[in-house]
Amino acid sequence: MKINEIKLEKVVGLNSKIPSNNMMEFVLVGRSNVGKSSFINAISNRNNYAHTSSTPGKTRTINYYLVNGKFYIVDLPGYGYAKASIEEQNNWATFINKYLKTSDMIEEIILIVDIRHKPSEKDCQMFSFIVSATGYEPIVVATKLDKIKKSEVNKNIEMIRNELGATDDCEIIPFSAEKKDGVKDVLRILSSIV
Ligand SMILES: Nc1nc2c(ncn2[C@@H]2O[C@H](COP(=O)(O)OP(=O)(O)OP(=O)(O)O)[C@@H](O)[C@H]2O)c(=O)[nH]1
Ligand SMILES: [Mg+2]
Repeated sequence: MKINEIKLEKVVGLNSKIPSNNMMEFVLVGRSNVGKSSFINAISNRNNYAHTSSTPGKTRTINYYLVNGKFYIVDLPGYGYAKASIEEQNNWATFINKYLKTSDMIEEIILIVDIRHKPSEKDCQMFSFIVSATGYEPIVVATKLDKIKKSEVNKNIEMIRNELGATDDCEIIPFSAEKKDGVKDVLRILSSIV
């Protein structure tokens, strides 16, 4: 599959009603500044269509990107944004909770983590939360691959698997938005589902 067309179709605030869609949704979750918006740009081969920023907390709304007129990629605001107020962080958690429980169009959840580091406590909580809310492990994308040595890749992937408590079957895809590594693997998975 190639992404020929991507269109930001719906932008929803955290306090708004969750749209009920009639096409499947692939949902991106991950901490603020990990590279969710960059991931969207990389797989769709667009430059900064999904706005990225080196300042954490860039995406503050839920953005529904319609892909090839067939399915949505949903870009959620990142968690763990240090400058967000407690109230804002609670709103986020409440929203995710509500979203995962109400949307019946969620096909896959993609958890994005940083391949350089141990997943944070919030990443681990998110992983377990997804497993308990949906009964399935998310697909894990370990991004910023361009920032580590080739010799560290396997070790770091296993470190991420261990920390998250993911099974051996859980897909953990090394990825780089910068170098476009892993784009093919992601598109292969998406197309096998679509
Ligand atoms: N080197 C490198 N930098 C990356 C990669 N992916 C993202 N970045 C950088 O990381 C920063 C944050 O990326 P974003 O895509 O805006 O992150 P986000 O997860 O959407 O952030 P929020 O919207 O704040 O939740 C930007 O400066 C990106 O250029 C990657 O694969 N490699
Ligand atoms: Mg973003």
